[in-house]
Amino acid sequence: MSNTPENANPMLIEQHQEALVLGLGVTGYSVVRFLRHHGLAVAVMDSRAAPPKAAELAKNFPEVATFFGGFDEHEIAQHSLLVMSPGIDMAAPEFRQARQAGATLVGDIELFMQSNTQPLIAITGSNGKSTVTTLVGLMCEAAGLKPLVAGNIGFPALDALTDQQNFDVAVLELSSFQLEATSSVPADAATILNISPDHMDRYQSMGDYVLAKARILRGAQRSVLPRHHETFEQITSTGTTVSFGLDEPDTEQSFGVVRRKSARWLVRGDEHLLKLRDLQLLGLHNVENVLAAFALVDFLDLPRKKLAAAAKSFNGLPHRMETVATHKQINWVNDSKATNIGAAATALKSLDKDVIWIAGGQGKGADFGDLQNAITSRIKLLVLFGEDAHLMQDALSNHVEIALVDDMAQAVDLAGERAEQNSVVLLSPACASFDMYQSFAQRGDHFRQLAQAWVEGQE
Ligand code: UMA
Ligand code: ADP
Repeated sequence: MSNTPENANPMLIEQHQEALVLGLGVTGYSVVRFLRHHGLAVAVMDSRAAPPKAAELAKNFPEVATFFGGFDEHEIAQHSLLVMSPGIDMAAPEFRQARQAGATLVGDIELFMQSNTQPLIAITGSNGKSTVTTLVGLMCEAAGLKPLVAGNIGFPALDALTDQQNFDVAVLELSSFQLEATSSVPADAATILNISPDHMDRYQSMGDYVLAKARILRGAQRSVLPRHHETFEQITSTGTTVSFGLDEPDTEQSFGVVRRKSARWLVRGDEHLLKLRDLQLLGLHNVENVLAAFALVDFLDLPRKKLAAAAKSFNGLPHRMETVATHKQINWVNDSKATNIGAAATALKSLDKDVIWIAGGQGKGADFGDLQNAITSRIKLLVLFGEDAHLMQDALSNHVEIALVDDMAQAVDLAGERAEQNSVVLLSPACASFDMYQSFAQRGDHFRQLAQAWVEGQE
């Protein structure tokens, strides 16, 4: 890809006296803190007129020059180091020009890698990143280590360095946007959990998206990858490769599932780790997630019993297939974090009951026709709202009954009226939330609140 930081130097903070920070969300602010801590002069630019961290910056760093309300090409040209926030497209002309003129463009994760001295576990994928990142952190803790769990999961990684936090191992969730702005990832173990289309509004092709994800394997000592996935056969990685999958492992070091007597076991080679039925997490995709987590911590050589205990007691994160209300054997399930079609398809496939499916929002350029394969006769109604509801309707109206509504409240009312005993009302939007909510979490909380109110109204 042309917009990558090939010219990134080692220890940028020692080679530059000043930098321009692009974006003033949580990432941009963490970058300012880090660079100021290391004595660099800093200016900040954000295309928004009032970026989220403006007030905090003015209070704590009044010396920092700010340029809000647009990207000023003339100002950009004054700087030799540009530190990009993940929400900004580095391929935009003003940044391409800056690179051509000799500027170095990197993201916060590159700066983190250059200063971090602890072992590193790096996690990406289209879905399952936060689940695996959290579980890896819990496994490390159960085994007596102090992990740093940060990155795309919501905590900017650089804050830990600026605040001089003590940690034994860094566990970073990395998005394709963060990886684009990173030259290589010197991870002890790195994974791409899976790949399905996402962020197609930012990438020109699926190939570009895969290339961005594949950057996580550059420099990794151990690559943890799914077995039998043709996309991964085309990806080259450095170091050793350890595979995980739902079938029998193909080597002593790889991870899989075997049947022994009446039970299915998660295994490493022929070593039994835990019984599948002892997991609280639901769905086979979560079995893959647990196997990947075991594979990622393998190099640390931690007591396997402690790791298994952590996996067994983990019951998942909010907004991922989370049951938020139950009434008359109708389960209301919040899967608001399903912000792409791959995650929504996984949700639909993992349910073995009749479903009223609520979806819609910002489609990010996805081809909703890809969801046709996930639609079975068990989906009784698809309730749609949000910016790209009509695109989903166009793609799926020949496959399922569809109702268009204005908002979540109407969706919940209609789903409640139509759901029959022993079924599921599922919010799994296949879309981002930003047309109507600040985040997937706010959307999921709204669904939870309305579902619980609906149930109370019936009692
Ligand atoms: N923005 C502008 N103009 C700017 C800068 C940003 O319009 O000048 C917009 C972006 O297009 C985006 C929003 O502001 O819509 C936030 O962008 P940001 O780069 O300021 O983001 P941060 O607040 O720093 O949060 C980022 C990640 N956000 C994105 O990648 C968009 C967070 O992941 C992450 O938790 C945080 O850093 C800490 O590492 C969120 C996310 O949605 C949860 N990630 C995507 C995903 O998971 O699919 C990649
Ligand atoms: P991410 O951080 O990559 O968005 P999460 O763990 O937050 O991943 O889960 C996001 C969505 O993807 C949820 O709807 C969840 O049910 C689904 N999901 C989780 N793991 C997988 C997986 N391995 N394959 C497909 N979908 C998954």
